[in-house]
Amino acid sequence: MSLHHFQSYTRQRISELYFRFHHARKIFAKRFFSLAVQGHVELSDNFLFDETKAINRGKAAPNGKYYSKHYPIEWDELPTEIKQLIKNYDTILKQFLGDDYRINGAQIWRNTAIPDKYKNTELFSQNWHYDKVMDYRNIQLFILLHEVTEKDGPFEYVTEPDEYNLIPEVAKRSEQNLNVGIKKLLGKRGDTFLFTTGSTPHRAGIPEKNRHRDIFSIAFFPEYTSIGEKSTELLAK
Ligand SMILES: O=C(O)CCC(=O)C(=O)O
Repeated sequence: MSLHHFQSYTRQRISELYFRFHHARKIFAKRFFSLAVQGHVELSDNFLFDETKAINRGKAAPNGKYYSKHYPIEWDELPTEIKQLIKNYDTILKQFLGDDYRINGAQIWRNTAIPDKYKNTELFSQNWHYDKVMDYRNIQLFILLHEVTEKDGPFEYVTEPDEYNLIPEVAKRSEQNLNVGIKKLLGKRGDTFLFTTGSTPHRAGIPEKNRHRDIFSIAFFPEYTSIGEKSTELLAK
């Protein structure tokens, strides 16, 4: 290598290291990264909430009743359209969670109307919160199982969260409303939503009287959590 080439190579390496270091520092500071990707999948008609399989979810109300019910779904039982959708998101999931991310907890749940007297009791995640599992790094894919309107208690999320700091009221799951922009997950059957459940504040809406909201969800975690199964193995099936 000539002296000229050596000098130019060194200059490039130093500036590359400088920019990589600043990029890494910014990513490190951004603990509460946010992702909210909407899409759609055509579901077969029989992929619906099955009341006969449902078990209690959340907390019992003072009357002993549960207002949310759910059941798990094994990977092998998932419709191929949903597996394909996850494969389509593989690159984005790797970017956020790392190459060896894991997949866990496919389930369907139904939230139903809560009597007025219990509306201020958190029965199924109606308070703003982060899904802190081992830490704040996890993502969920939601799929609406029927048309969801304002009346059906749609999922709600903060649209411009603070990606650098934890919002204390949200971390405490306090009942109070947030003074920030929010959006509701309204839409039709098959509408999908890939969302940073760990790091972006969200909550369940409460369906109006005689209404309910059915949703499918599957979660994604970094490899170090050991939660669920290896995506590389499941997606290769
Ligand atoms: O049911 C919903 O819409 C939200 C559920 C939720 O936020 C949770 O389970 O952590």
